[in-house]
Amino acid sequence: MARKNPNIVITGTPGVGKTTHAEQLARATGLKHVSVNQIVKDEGFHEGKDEETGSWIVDEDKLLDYLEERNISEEGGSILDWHACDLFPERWIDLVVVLRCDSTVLYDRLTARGYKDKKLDENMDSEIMQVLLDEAREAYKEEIVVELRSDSADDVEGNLERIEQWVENWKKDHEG
Ligand code: DAT
Repeated sequence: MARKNPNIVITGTPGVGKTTHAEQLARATGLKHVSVNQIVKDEGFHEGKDEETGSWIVDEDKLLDYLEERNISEEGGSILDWHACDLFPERWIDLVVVLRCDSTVLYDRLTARGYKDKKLDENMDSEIMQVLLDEAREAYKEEIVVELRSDSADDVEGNLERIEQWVENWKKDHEG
């Protein structure tokens, strides 16, 4: 069965603005914001935190089974918000938005969040080395991966307009 609403991944290094975008996009489109980090925490799909980086050691099999049970693939209409993207099966996903941020801006956002030492360094390196963009390009077809800047509030506004338009077009193309 074909889905009536698209599934969108919003990904990028922590602090680039995934939650900001996903929440506003959900409000504007009626699609559902799925905070994967929240699910990992709430459902306990992890084996604790990495001592040095403080990030969850995620049990991806359990996470995927959970999402599969919720029938994300056929239902459609999910905005998957996570700092990784290549675990979602290609057939589930219609658009992958990779948010990017200037490194001095990101540094300020992450330090404001209390990140320091190895956790801060790793995330800064990840953004500078465009790890998530490469991951997205490797895992999905080139034409469904878009890279968008998220330095300012104006960027958020422009990005949302663009994604909302994309959602409308997708729906028109998949009517009937
Ligand atoms: P993420 O979900 O990627 O970790 P977030 O949405 O929680 O990021 O944003 C982190 C912080 O930065 C938060 O205080 C909101 C702010 N922020 C995000 N994107 C922004 C943008 N484009 N312009 C201004 N502030 C932004």
